Amino acid sequence: MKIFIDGKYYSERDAKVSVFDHGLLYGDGVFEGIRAYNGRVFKLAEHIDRLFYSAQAIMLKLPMTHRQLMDATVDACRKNKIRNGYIRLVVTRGVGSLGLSPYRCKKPSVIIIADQVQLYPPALYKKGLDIITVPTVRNLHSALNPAIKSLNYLNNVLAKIEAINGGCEEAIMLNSEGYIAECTADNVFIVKANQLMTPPLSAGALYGITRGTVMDLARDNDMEVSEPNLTRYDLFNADECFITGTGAEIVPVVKIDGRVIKGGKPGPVTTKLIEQYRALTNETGEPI
Ligand code: PXG
Repeated sequence: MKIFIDGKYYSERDAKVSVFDHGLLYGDGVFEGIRAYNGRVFKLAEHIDRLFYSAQAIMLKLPMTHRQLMDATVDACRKNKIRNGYIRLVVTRGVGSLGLSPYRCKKPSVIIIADQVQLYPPALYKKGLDIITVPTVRNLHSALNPAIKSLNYLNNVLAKIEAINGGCEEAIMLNSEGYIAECTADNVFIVKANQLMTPPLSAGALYGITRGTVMDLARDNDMEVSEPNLTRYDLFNADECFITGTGAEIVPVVKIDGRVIKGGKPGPVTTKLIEQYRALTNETGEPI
């Protein structure tokens, strides 16, 4: 594997960052997780847009333009002969001194890792996932806005630990008001009376690229799509539930906190959206 760091490629052994990089010292930086399907990078422009928004929110000036980042991402896939894979774009604050001030960091570092993708077992998409809500609440907007895809993922990591300790792969995180926010690396949706609902960004959801794609697909299917505040009660009593993310794509959820959702099987809306999403990933994207 060849890894891009600040304009050069390094072998896996030599791809290293300084211990003085504030990405390591303080989690000061931003990232994106992107997928390549069938020789194309899916929703690349949207991911780079979000990277710029995250960077703007933490006052980090990206050392590359939108176009340069797109080209570098595609090039990293090409160099690694990735046609189907996972791309991690990381921008750290860069090397500084021992002290919080980012103003001591000379230049942000851009890292691009294009690798094979670790897929969820295919059976899961047929059988559905069992998930639980966890005690760790989603970050407050006023503390660390959950819209920022920063290198500070401890909030999510703690929730993930709680999910695994509870025997589940994913966790539903509530916000400090008790409303559903999202999962540790996925957004959450429900279907009720043929309407599609997902928590609003104001509830602590990430502006998920998969989330947006699924909302568009549902609207194309003439479904009503809304973003109300949702409670655990709403999830327990949903007709269908599923989670979305770049890695997971669309995974049906059949049990939440021990409550079986409807028939305990992936529902028709979820199944149709999975098919439509698969078609889209195989047909669109930035050519590698
Ligand atoms: N919420 C959070 C907190 C996320 O980190 C999503 C929702 C889904 O967003 P997208 O844009 O992917 O539909 C994410 C995405 C990983 C990994 O390594 C995490 C994400 C994406 C890819 C890989 O666990 N987070």
